[in-house]
Amino acid sequence: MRTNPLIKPGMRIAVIGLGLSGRAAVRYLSACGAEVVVSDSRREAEFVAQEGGFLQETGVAWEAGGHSPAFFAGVDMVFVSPGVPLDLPLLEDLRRRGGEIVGELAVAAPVLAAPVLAITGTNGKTTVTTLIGQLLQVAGKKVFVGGNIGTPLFTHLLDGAGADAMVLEVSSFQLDTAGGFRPDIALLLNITPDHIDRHGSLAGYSRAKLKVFANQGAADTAILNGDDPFCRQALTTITGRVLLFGHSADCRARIDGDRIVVRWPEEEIYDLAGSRLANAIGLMNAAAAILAARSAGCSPEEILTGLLAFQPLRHRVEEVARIDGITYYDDSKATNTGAVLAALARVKGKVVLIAGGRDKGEDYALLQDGVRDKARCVILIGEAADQIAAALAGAAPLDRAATMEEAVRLAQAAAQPGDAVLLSPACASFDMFTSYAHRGDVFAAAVRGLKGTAAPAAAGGGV
Ligand code: UMA
Repeated sequence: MRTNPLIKPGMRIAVIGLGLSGRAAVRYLSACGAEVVVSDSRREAEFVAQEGGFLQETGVAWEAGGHSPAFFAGVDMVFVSPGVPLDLPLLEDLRRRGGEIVGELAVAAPVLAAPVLAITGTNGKTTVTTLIGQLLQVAGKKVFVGGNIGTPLFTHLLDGAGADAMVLEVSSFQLDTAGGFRPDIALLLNITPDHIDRHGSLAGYSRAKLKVFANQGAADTAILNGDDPFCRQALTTITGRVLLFGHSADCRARIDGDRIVVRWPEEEIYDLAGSRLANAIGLMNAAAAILAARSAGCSPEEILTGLLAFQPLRHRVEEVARIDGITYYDDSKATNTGAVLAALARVKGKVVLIAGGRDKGEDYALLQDGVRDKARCVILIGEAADQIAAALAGAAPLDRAATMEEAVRLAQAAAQPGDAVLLSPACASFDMFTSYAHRGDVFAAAVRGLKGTAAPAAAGGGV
């Protein structure tokens, strides 16, 4: 493991939040020689029941049930997990007193040896991160794929396996505490409203996203969505070499039907007709990934091979069944209005939309036009049902369901042959489910439990 200049042996570091990131941070910071203590908001009994093994194994001092100023006395640095709000009174007080508050990207920044590709944006991050990882692997590179997608960066640093490239999905939460993080290749896929409860406004959310470019120099590459007005506006603030993807003539990767035309500087054609990426969203994701893989040294042949082999990830407009002429789609990953609008545009025919869950500060009125155009009706679930109902009044008939099973039964009753039933919630899942994946699985199970005559779903799902 490389010596980290930010972590001096004997330093006392408090880790806030003992989830995936926090556990990896405890291990990494301890391995660097720091004295690590842990503070978590979970109730003590729950915390001990869930983390007892880890606490015993690592021997760290801890507090649970909140973050008390006394516990942080004498601490040299505070590591915050991505999900911990930065406006906690404790953190505001520490900041006022000049305390150092860091996240994983800031701590890892000085020891990242291999080229780093960082992918952010409101929607498509996980797909593009996975896709770029696969393209680099086709080109024979040893790749670490991690970050917000699941495996913490610290886990990779700890295992010491090394890599030819690091492909990191980075969230706005992680970028907020990214310090000197400087990716060689940074991608901003799009910005539409999300996580407003945390960032306060779209402007605050966009500022966090743009931090992915903040430390780049002239030798670095910035890849942005040329169709997205926010990305266009951001161009003046970027110092790296800019490459755009999208539909306009100035895009280095330009979408033309099912083909992507790249100027590198000679023209390269990537024909994706017949592939799983040959749809509006897939082509944008592919165009971004091509520019990243080309910048990282992959050949056009390697890239095309990887693109044609790509299989979409689950819970993203995933076709789960066709019953009595109605197609059922699981788009549980759509946790913001931008993703729901994209799904509504993508699915053919009239749609019975199932939406709702835990609110993240979304403006659901943004769904009005899409719902008016495409929805036969909307079935609302979860904590945000009243808020969504108020925002969509008059746009389409609305109904309520207490459970996913009831929502699916009501949707079947409302849909007509040729329609789609689309679970695309515009909300987080945690009010009723453990994750978006759990929500999607419960939806799919309820659909499979419906009475009716099933026809085979499209191979591999997805439109
Ligand atoms: N906690 C506190 N105090 C608080 C809030 C939370 O102590 O005020 C504690 C909780 O009790 C819990 C821990 O913090 O023990 C959870 O930390 P966390 O929410 O940061 O979650 P992790 O398990 O560390 O997972 C994080 C990312 N989670 C979030 O950003 C919310 C994961 O992204 C990521 O995969 C993981 O690190 C590894 O990098 C998930 C996510 O939902 C998938 N991301 C958001 C998104 O994609 O929209 C940003």
